[in-house]
Amino acid sequence: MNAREWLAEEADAPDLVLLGAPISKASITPVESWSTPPAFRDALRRFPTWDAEHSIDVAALHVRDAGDVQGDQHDPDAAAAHDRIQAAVETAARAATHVVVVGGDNSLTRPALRGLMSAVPAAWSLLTLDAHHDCRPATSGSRNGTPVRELIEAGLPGERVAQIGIHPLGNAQEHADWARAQGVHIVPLHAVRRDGIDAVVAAALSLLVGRGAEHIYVDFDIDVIDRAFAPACPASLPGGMHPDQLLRAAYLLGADPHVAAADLCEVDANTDINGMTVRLMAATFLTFSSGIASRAGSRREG
Ligand SMILES: [Mn+2]
Repeated sequence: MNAREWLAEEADAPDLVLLGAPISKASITPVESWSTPPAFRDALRRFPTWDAEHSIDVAALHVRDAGDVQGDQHDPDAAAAHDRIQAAVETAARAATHVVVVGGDNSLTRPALRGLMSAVPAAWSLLTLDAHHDCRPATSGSRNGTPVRELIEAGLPGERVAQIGIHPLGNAQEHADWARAQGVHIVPLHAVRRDGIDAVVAAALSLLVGRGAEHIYVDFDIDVIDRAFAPACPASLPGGMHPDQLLRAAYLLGADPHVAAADLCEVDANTDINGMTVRLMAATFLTFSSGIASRAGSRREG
């Protein structure tokens, strides 16, 4: 069985629900990231469900593909699609312990996390793998550069936000200063290189849990990856993280019992080169799922 066939399982009682969010209107750079969810599903055909490194068959997890939320291509802006994403994620979170949203641009993170917060009232926390803080003020609406700021301004405590992979040339100083002033745990790229991905992920998780996090949402913004490996991300930069570091982080995060949901975003499949970026996105999802499947008691029999 390949991973695309696994995704088509349509489990009645899923461990994981996957949802596509084909949006692009909130992107600061004009993109066609609405094209990515179908390309992502297609890329899963290239992978088996067997994770040999961890001796885990991802197919042990029961999955339901809830399809794509209606996107924003025919809307003046992303606002209505954001509402649809929030409602669909809320429904998904009532059906399964784990929800993964495949974008679409990074503006989806705000409605997706808000949908989870509505379905599962708890102390939520946000961990991003992203070159950017996404702490721009939403003065011209909800964009792909604003979700972290909007979530914090709406009540998510800044000290329960961690950002791994912040690029030295990816952000305006005022946005970095704003994030720091909110108590956000910032792990720049040089710290990932110096300490290693295992150490920085473990430290971020223990810090968030120590600050009261009950459930953690992971935002995999693929532009955290070096542009040489992520050409389809409009905002990826040279000098970013390498795919092996992202995949290792995905496994460790999936394996952590506090991690309940994730998104994968900021890929424009229409600008990809030889499937490089979309396949990395698919591998990240599978490795994250492998981490979930590794948890004791999370795998169902049959
Ligand atoms: Mn981002």
